[in-house]
Amino acid sequence: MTTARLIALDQILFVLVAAAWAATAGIALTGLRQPAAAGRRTLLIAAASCAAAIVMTALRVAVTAGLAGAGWWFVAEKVTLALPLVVVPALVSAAVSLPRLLRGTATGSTGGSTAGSARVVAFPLLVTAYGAVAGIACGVVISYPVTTGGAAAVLALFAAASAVTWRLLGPARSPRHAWQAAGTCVLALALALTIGGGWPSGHLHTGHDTGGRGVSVDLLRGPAPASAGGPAGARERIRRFTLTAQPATVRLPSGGGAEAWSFNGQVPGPVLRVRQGDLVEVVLRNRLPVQGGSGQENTGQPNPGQPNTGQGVTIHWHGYDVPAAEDGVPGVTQDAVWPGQTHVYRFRAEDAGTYWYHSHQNSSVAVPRGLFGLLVVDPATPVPESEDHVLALHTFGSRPTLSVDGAAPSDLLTRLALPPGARTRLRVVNTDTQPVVLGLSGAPYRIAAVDGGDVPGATDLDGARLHLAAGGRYDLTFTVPSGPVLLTAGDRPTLLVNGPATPPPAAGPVVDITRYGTPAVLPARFDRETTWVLDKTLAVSGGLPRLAQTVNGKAWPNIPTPVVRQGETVRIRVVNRGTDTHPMHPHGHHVRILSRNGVPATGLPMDTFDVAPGEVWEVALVADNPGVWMSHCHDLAHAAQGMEFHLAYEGVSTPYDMANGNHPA
Ligand SMILES: [Cu+2]
Repeated sequence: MTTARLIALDQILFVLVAAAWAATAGIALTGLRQPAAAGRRTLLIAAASCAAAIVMTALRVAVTAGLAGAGWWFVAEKVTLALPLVVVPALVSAAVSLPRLLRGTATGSTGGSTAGSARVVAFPLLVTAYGAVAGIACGVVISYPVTTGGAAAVLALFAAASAVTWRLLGPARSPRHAWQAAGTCVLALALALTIGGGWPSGHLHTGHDTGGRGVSVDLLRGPAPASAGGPAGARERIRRFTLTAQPATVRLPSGGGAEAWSFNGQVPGPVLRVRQGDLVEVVLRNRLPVQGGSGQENTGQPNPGQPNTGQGVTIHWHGYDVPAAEDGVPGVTQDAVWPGQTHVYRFRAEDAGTYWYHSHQNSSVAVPRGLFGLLVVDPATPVPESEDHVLALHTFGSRPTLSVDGAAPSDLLTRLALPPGARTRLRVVNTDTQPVVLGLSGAPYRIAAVDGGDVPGATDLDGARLHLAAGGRYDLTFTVPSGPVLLTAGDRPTLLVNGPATPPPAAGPVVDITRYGTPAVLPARFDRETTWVLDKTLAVSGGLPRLAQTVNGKAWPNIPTPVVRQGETVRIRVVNRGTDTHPMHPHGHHVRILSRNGVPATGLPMDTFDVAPGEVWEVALVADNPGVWMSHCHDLAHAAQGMEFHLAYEGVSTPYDMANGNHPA
């Protein structure tokens, strides 16, 4: 059974076990208070329920043992807390309660007074139920790593409930005694929470950035052009673009439409196509309405007295590893650009490949709404393909669309005529927040590039399908055959090359991208290691405890910042113990994939990698781009729910923070 299935089964069993023990206790208490004839029948049901609860508890132990095989991260709080809390009282119930219930089915009585029987028979059953419920709380409140504060809280509540129950089941006495016991336990809880800190969770030094010391990220800019004080005499080509954020309406061919935020009135924004070596200069102007904007209220908190009202904008160059100050993350590398303001980005386009750009202010709202576009850096020496097209997949509302070469998006089948025999490159960009399964049928094809980087030793695929992470890119190359070629996204035929006939959609196996291409020489030793355990748990986010998407049990902005030193090679282990897929996107770096679930990878560099439930990825990050970087899940709703944090270099600090309405997710 896969780890993901075990996680799901474990969650179901959690609830079933708690329900079974609670039901057993309730039925037993009823039976004890009934007259002998009725009592016998009820106690028989209780005994059967008890036996079922014991079996389910044993099953939970087995499932946890199975999960432990996938790694300690998946079971830490179960082994140390959740299981002992239910298994120990379950054993007592099996030894004490069950024999008495069975005796009761014969006699209608479990012996002794009713109160005495209740304590002896029902108390272990109820405590087992509390233990099972406390186990659920462990998963929701604690997750990984196990913190002393969280453990103390769960134990104190468990003890309080047990103590109160013991009193209430006893001979009729003043209920004051019960509440005294509960009060003592709650006091113990408060004490535990006060002194309970967290156990250290990794090998990395952590701290929130570098406390304002060191070089400001603001100084880590792209090169100035020669005419503006850059290197004299350089015959550089400067490519200047202006991107104006403004409202627009998207009209879909099927008849639907959407009010959008756009760059230059078009969605997607203009395709920025530059050549390797160019100095790229982009002026961002914000012309979105000062207030609201197309009926959508700004969710950032404007600072009174500043012009920062309405929808702020930035430009993040997704996958292009720019100098830190050009990375376009509000609150980390700049302040959000408010309506009426401008900001200039500059970087040298050294790395050929397929990238995209999008706003990073309120990104979970802004990107789905249209503030994105495509960036292609053509190699200095031309690619062998004579046909080169860039495709953006984007969902407006619930309608998936395709835009070819920056044209208006279509939610119907897009047709493209290409000369047979032409070498063709389709650059597919997933601008959505969910992964997509692509299929190309009608011609054998190769994945020539992943996330902008060429794949060494790319082999022909025929009918195979591809899993493309949210934010990820694949360059697919093929020779145009005499017949048609079909690209599908999900189950949807989206691009037809040379119809009118439509070939059957690709239905082959999904390629394991971590095993594609020629294996690279990967780092053998690492200067630092860090582990990011992803989950959905109760955590403080935005000042309030809420169900959040967490990293090591914490949500933004409380996730400690991993700090690295320039030049180091860092091994990052990403563990997904939740039930959602997380496309992890560390800014400013491509990471090399070392392994997935312990299976060695070919080491492709990626900037967005999909960690599915139950998966463990190991990636290598070479710290070669100093800065303070955002690192987050590119399911942007997850980022907004807490799954984002910084990765900082020693000696680099940021003057920006979450004031001034900055709101990256
Ligand atoms: Cu996520």
